[in-house]
Amino acid sequence: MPICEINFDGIVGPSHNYAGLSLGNLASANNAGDTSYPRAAALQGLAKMRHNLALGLAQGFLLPLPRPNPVFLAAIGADGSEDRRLLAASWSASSMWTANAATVSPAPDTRDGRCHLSAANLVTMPHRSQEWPDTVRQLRLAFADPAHFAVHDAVPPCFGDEGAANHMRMCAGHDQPGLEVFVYGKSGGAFPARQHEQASRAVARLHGLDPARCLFVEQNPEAIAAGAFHNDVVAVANERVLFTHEQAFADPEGTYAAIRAALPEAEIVVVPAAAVSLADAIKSYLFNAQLLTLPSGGPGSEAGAGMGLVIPLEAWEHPRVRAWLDQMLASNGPIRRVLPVDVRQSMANGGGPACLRLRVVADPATVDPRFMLDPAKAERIENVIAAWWPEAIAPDQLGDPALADQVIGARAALLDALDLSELA
Ligand code: SUG
Repeated sequence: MPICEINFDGIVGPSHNYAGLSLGNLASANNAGDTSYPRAAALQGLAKMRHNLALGLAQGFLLPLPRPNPVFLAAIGADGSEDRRLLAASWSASSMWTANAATVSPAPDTRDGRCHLSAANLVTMPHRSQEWPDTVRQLRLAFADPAHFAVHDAVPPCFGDEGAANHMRMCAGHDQPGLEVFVYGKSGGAFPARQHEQASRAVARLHGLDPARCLFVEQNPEAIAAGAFHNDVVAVANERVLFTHEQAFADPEGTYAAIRAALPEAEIVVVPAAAVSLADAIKSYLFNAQLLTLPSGGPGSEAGAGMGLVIPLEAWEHPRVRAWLDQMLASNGPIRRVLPVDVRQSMANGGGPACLRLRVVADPATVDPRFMLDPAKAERIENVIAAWWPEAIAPDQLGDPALADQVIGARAALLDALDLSELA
């Protein structure tokens, strides 16, 4: 089978909760203290995967990490006297947002012709900094074939790296050499800049990318200050199309010119602030969308169907965003369909459809099949979620031993159902 884009969604873990741990992520802060619904959250995520599978797209998944995390608790010497936020960190289900799991450079872009993945260290947020050792273990299992993949440890923790959320790949077709656009932030504002330029540059070198086909672009500090803690909250790219808010980059015109110089066929769809303000973009998560090439003649699409934009319901229901989308659809541009999905439980922690997936361009036959979704496996996963995932978690329940047993048992049941006990 030829190489194609595979979306690996994070299955929402059984400890999903709203502890308000992410400074600069407005949804996480605004919903802190609310009761979460892990079972509903996981089913919403699964429904999104099924939705994309039904479009005829390749779909994979990654598993929730061990929570409460015994390694993290041991490392901080937890004895019950620790700060409540650290206890909550050990329970965080944040690995569901697999756009932050790693940065991926597909085979056509790399010197050795293999697909390279670098786990992201996520050091800026304590609750996320514990993810990468377990993530890399999982990536090494899913992408174990050394003829096709190279999986790297995270870059040193002195350089913050948040993975694919700050990385865009543009190309004429997924199987063609790409232009890799790395977006970094500069610290100094009220909210942290999570992606450091030197982390991006290290990843590009480790992946063996051609410097002439890499761009390092500064994120607009105003976007970070407005709550765009990752670039994928204000821009998304797919093949030759960049869909971006006008205020995403520090130097928008320079960025567009550099993209066009490297990829003459690039089409840049800019949403002006006059139509959708930065605040509306961040509240609705319009840009945290999956911009997908719809398979020609595949189920649910017409021949040569172009691109579809999988957006959160919040964007579809937002009057100014909806008006802009209606206008875009009428304009005959490259994005032919808008496909709203309900991921409200994830959205309430600042994770939209794009946060929930890691894109890997590869031949699906080279991936460990246990990580690939099909309808029968989706049903198996659904049954485990329905049987095991807690219905609701109030933040003051974190630390409760009976709940911990349920969360640990739920993950074990899922590993068992998927024949992935190596990850126990
Ligand atoms: O890192 N939320 C995540 C959301 C990540 C979204 N990912 C992308 N934009 N790609 C974060 O801020 C909330 C956790 C809490 O508050 O409990 C959280 O980690």
